[in-house]
Amino acid sequence: MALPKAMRILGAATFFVFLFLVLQVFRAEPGALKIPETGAKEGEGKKESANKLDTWDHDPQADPSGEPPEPLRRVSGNNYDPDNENSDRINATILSLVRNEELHDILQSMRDLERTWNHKFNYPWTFFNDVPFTEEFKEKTTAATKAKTSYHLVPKEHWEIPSWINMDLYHESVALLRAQKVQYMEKTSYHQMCRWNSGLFSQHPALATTQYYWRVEPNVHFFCDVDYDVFGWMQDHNKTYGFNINIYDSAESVATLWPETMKFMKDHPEYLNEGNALKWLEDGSHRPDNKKTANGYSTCHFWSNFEVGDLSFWRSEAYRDYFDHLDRSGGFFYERWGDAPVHSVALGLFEDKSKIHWFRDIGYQHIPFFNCPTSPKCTGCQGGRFTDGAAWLQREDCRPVWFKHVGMD
Ligand SMILES: Nc1nc2c(ncn2[C@@H]2O[C@H](COP(=O)(O)OP(=O)(O)O)[C@@H](O)[C@H]2O)c(=O)[nH]1
Ligand SMILES: *[C@@H]1O[C@H](CO)[C@@H](O)[C@H](O)[C@H]1NC(C)=O
Ligand SMILES: *[C@@H]1O[C@H](CO)[C@@H](O)[C@H](O)[C@H]1NC(C)=O
Ligand SMILES: [Mg+2]
Repeated sequence: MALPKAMRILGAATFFVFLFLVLQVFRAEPGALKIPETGAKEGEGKKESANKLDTWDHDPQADPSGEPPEPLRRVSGNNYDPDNENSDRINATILSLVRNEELHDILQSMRDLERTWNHKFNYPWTFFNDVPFTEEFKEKTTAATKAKTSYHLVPKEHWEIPSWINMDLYHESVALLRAQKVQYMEKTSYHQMCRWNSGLFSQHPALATTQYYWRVEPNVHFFCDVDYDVFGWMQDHNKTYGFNINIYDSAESVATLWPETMKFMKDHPEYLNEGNALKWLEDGSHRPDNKKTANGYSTCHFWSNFEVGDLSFWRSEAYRDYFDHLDRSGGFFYERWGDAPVHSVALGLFEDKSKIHWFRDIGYQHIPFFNCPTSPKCTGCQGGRFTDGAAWLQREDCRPVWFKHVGMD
């Protein structure tokens, strides 16, 4: 039966439109994770946060806010005195990987954290370096706190470029990604630092008897009085990880992190947590180009220069296997995987999202971004201001996506 020519043309056109749409659907989700059995559905059997944010019309930090929920452990009498052998301090330390040349900048960070929090609780400071600390560094940082300080060398085998890295390939990759403007790509020590912070700091012998840590970098600022034991709060509220700023990464620096992660998850579907934040990791709605370049990962990550965390997570079997897989793949050197995206992807997959906490009350700045609450406890930053840098930096903020999927708890 011969169809009229017009109908044949229409039929063919319809077919090609259909084909085009099918292709679009497949292209839209380049690295989408499909692990049906273990992937929990939103809201299933879990208490969902009542504090989710569907529409972002202003920074929630512009709204007045206070302390997180009770229980809160406070100073009373001498319970947190620095020399109290039976203090209420838990198994925790402030830690910093820092260079001797950054003495002045780490003293700035110490002054702020001591003034706003630690002069009350006196948690020890643990310093790490890939070369020995100078006497001046030790003296001046010891004088900056009443709490104990200790100084440790990073073991060579934790810092050196691993034997399986092909140095020719490394140099070629550096040239390639430099041309794509990946910041710090040419700085070998930056790659080493990111790798150490990703998977090796938790293995340092000096932390063997420590459970919680607060990571502090040189030249950061703290603005708000914090009057409860932050580590005690993590323990009492069963939290694994606390962040305060959430931003997008340079997608070129992590182009194969997601595909490599998907390979790992295919072999280890059992590590996917029922309460995972996969939807957050894959949400490219604000920055589709980032997700495309990063092959399925939005690049949204907890900004890890601030971290309050439970080391048990970084020492868990799931994370150790994952880190080893990533390390073997070479991406810390052939690309410039940051510890922030690596930590964030792992937390989003292996941890229950209710165990990740936004410390909205800890006013903080690491240039060029702020976390600044509107609270009488804060001075020196402007409530609700995210950056004081160029206007385009505003679009680096990905807290809206975290608040949409998880909430502001
Ligand atoms: N000891 C030591 N610390 C380093 C080295 N590279 C980076 N760091 C530390 O690692 C952290 C991140 O480095 P930073 O230069 O602040 O990177 P950025 O915040 O990403 O610009 C800081 O605490 C630095 O002091 C290094 O080669 N040796
Ligand atoms: C502190 O934590 C570490 C690691 O979780 C553990 O091995 C150690 O026994 C703990 N120490 C105390 C005093 O609780
Ligand atoms: C803390 O988390 C663990 C592991 O997810 C869970 O088994 C436990 O019941 C939680 N405890 C509290 C007090 O929420
Ligand atoms: Mg820094």
